[in-house]
Amino acid sequence: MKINVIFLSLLSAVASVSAHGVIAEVIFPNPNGSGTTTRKVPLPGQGGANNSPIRSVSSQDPNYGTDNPAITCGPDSKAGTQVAEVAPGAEMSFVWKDASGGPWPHNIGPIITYMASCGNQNCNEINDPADLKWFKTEQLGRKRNSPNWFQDDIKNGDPSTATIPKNLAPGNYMIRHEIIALHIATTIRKAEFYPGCVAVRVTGSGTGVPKASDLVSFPGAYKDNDPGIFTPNIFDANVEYEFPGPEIADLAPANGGANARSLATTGGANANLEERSNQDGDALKPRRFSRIMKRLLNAEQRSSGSAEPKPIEKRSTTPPSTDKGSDTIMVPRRYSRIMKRLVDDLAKNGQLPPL
Ligand SMILES: [Cu+2]
Repeated sequence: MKINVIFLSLLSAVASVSAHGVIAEVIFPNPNGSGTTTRKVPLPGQGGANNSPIRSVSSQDPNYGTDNPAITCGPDSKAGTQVAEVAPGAEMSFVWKDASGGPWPHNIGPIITYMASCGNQNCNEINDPADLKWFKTEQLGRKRNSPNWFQDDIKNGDPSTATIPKNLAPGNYMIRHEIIALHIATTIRKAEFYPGCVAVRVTGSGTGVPKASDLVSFPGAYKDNDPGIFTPNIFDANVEYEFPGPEIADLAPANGGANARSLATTGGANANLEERSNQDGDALKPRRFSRIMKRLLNAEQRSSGSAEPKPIEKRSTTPPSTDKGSDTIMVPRRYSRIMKRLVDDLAKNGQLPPL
């Protein structure tokens, strides 16, 4: 089984050795709540005006080396004419294509999103995005209990997504959304960086700002020998993937409690991510309880800075329920601990949802 997985991974890596890609389109919900807007950037070599908020790049080729200037927003990136106006909590979708308009070819490695304030400037007026200070907002690695990466979904034609943090203060922000393809990163400096940048203006009245200690530069945030970039064990799904770069930024206003913050960032646009990362959808019953549990676990993961669900206790160590037809539930210990803490907190605030 494991050997098959490795074999298939190698096969797909070899099959796609000459094709690469870029962010070709961005789709985002309109801030007035009705409909979406799609903006396309001309593909490398295609020519034509860039009437999009996506920074154009000169090549679809992989960018190697963490000190490469192209690691910021792609090779020779240039601003388009547009800025995407989005509300906090909006889920942006990114369509990846190769330079001839074909599908994204790779499927191994993480999808990571950063944002940076452009201050009083519209982000499409930024000439050199290397001057920006970035904070991490999201990261996706392998799917839970699966050898497959979320990147696989892009190869299968789905867009990748990034959610504007729900409590982010309004203003001008650049989004840096990247795929790191690791299919040949068993050799140092062979991780392939595919960053793309999108100029946005965030509406609303959020108050969340990153701490100074959450801010990084590109180049600078990664090193060639970081465990998530030089990856000799990348084809071993049993080795947990360690994301490169900083932790996901904590945007809480100073007076918010830890649990209040996690709950505030759950639901809404994040529900999609939650669904995609959950492989145990029907394991917990009744269903309502399971939904609440998933939301709480998701909040817990977000607040601990990891988008990858931590493995729960193995089912084989839990005796199967013989009490069919009743409401008896076998709750793994980790769920139970999270549940107790968060439910206590909800009860204290009089917010306990009915089960
Ligand atoms: Cu490639």
